[in-house]
This record gives sequence, C-alpha cells and structure tokens, in this order.
Amino acid sequence: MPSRTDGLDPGVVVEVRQAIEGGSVVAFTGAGVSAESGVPTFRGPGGLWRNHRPEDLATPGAFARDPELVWEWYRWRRSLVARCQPNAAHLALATRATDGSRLTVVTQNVDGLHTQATRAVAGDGRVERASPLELHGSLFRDRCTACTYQEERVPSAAVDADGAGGDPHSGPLPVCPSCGHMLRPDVVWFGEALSRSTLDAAFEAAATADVCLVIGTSGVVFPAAQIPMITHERGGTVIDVNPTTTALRSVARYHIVGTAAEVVPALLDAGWEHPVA
Ligand code: BJW
Ligand code: ZN
Repeated sequence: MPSRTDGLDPGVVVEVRQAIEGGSVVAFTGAGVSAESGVPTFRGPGGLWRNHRPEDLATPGAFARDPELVWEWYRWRRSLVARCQPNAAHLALATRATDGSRLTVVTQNVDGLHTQATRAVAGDGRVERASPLELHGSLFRDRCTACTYQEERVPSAAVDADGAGGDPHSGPLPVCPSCGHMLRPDVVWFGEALSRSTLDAAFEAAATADVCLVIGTSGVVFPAAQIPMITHERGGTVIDVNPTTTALRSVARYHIVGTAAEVVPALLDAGWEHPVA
C-alpha cells in the first residue's frame, strides 16, 4: 500500500524536488488534471461514461455504424473544451518542462491544455522541444479515414469549422479535401493502436525517470497505464496525486490525496522555503 498523505508531506516534496534538480521526472496525466479547468473526466461521478457507453462512441465500430452520433459527441466536446483554459497544474508542469528541468509530460488527454500551457509559459518557439507526448491524440485534429490527410486547428477555429457557433447538431460531416472520404477525429479509440513513436518515447521517459508523478488518472486504460509500472520496475518512485485511490496503488510509493491544481504547483514550483503541511 502506498503511504497516504493528506496534503503535502515534506518528505515527498524533498524527493520530487531532488529528482527535478538532479534527475528526471515523467509526469503522467489523465482527465483529472483538467477537471479544475472544467473538462469532464470519463469515469466516476459526473464522468462522460455515466451518460454514454464507450462502445457507442469511442470505438471504430461505433464510428462505422453511426458517424453522425460520434461526430455529434466530439463536436459537443470540442465546443466545451474550447472554452476551457489550462489550470495551475498544467502551468506548473509546463514551467518545469521548459525551464531546463528534466521533466517530460506524457498525457492521455486529448484536450490540448498541456500544449496551451506550454505556449503560455514559454511561447511558441519552445513548445516543440517541450511538447507533451499525447498518447491518445488530439480533439482538435481531424484525419482522413482513407488517406494520410490530417488537419489541426486552434480550438476556436475547429469549433467554427464544425458548424454555426459550435452547435454540435449543425453542419455537414467533414470530408477530406484531398480524396473526398470522411474525416474523423484524430484520437485513439478502444481497440486502436497508439502511435508507436509516441508510445516508445513515453516508455523511454518512464524507464529513465527517477520519479513518475501520476496525476488525475484512474490508471485502467492500457497500454498507457504501463508507464508508472515501468518507472516502478526500474527502481523509480511513483507518486499518485488524486482525490481518490486508483488502480495504480500497488506501484505508488505515495498517494497524495488532493486535486491537481492544489497539489502539483506546490510540489513542483514551491521553493524549499514553501510551507508544506
Ligand atoms: C482528479 C481530479 C482533480 C478527478 N485532480 N484528479 C490490458 C488489459 C486489459 C485491457 C487492455 C489491455 N491492453 C489493451 C487493452 C484494451 C483497452 C483497455 O485498456 N481497456 C481497459 C479499459 C479494460 N485499450 C485499448 O483498446 C487501447 N488500444 C490497444 O490496446 O490497441 C491494441 C492494438 C495494437 C495493435 C493494433 C491494433 C490494436 C486504446 C485505448 C484508447 C483509450 N481511448 C480513450 C478515448 C480517447 C479519445 C477521447 O477522449 O474521446 O482515452 S478512453 C478514455 O480513457 C480516454 C482517456 O485518455 C482514458 C483514460 O482515462 P483517465 O484519464 O484515466 O480518466 P478517468 O475518468 O478514468 O479518471 C480520472 C481520474 O481523475 C480519476 O481517478 C479521478 O479520481 C481523478 N480526478 N478530479 C486530480 N481535480
Ligand atoms: Zn483523404
């Protein structure tokens, strides 16, 4: 069982800050890191899967059966996420990912908020080098179902392209300007392979990390959930930041009970002099 800390334990802060200063950190995030930005999580109370069955919306079979329904759901999510801003956790991670610390952000999220935070703290020029690894794709990128065409838009432009004022019920389904086949959201559905190069980079970051900081994920979706397991197997420390217990409790040395926007900035940004509980 992990050692449970309500709020920040000074020992955990010391361990993370030593890793940041002398070693490396992989921050593995899930939907909970964006909850305080207003983005719904998938599982649990208020989660997206409370009202929708994943197999009706997030599988290739669902899209083949009913592309209108799937697009309606994604357009609704786009218009919702386009109104959200990175929170203090995204910004703290982006700060450490761009300030020379060896911190890599690996996210399961498709909301683009880690990238937005990186732009906000470092400007466009350094986004490339400190880009978060997005394991499950992007809500604001479409790709062709038949050829290699893909297009990514800033959130507001993607919502505009979806239909009048972002109304998810309006607007024809998008087609490929190159070959005329239907476009689909460039996200990873159940049963689909993740990008090999992105996954390899994430596994490499996990294997070489002194600390894996797991933030806001239930840890039940594979292969992503292997990331903290890899750090643990290689002798690194896994720290789980979550208001509730997760499937990763067997590999976590510490479970910090709290929300991402409260805990992560204090853990990463606070100086040694920062008061910890
Ligand atoms: C807070 C908070 C606050 C709340 N602060 N925290 C091994 C074993 C069993 C099954 C499998 C396996 N390997 C593969 C599988 C099958 C499957 C799978 O994992 N199934 C399990 C669910 C049973 N995996 C796949 O199908 C994957 N593909 C694959 O394996 O392909 C094989 C293949 C190889 C070669 C060729 C072909 C195929 C693909 C998985 C894709 C997952 N896609 C989704 C949708 C993405 C697009 C979209 O967004 O629409 O990804 S599903 C959904 O779950 C989404 C998320 O990224 C992912 C993880 O969810 P997450 O982030 O953990 O969210 P929640 O809601 O679960 O948790 C939120 C947490 O936050 C909670 O703990 C809260 O307490 C916490 N929280 N507020 C901090 N303020
Ligand atoms: Zn095409």
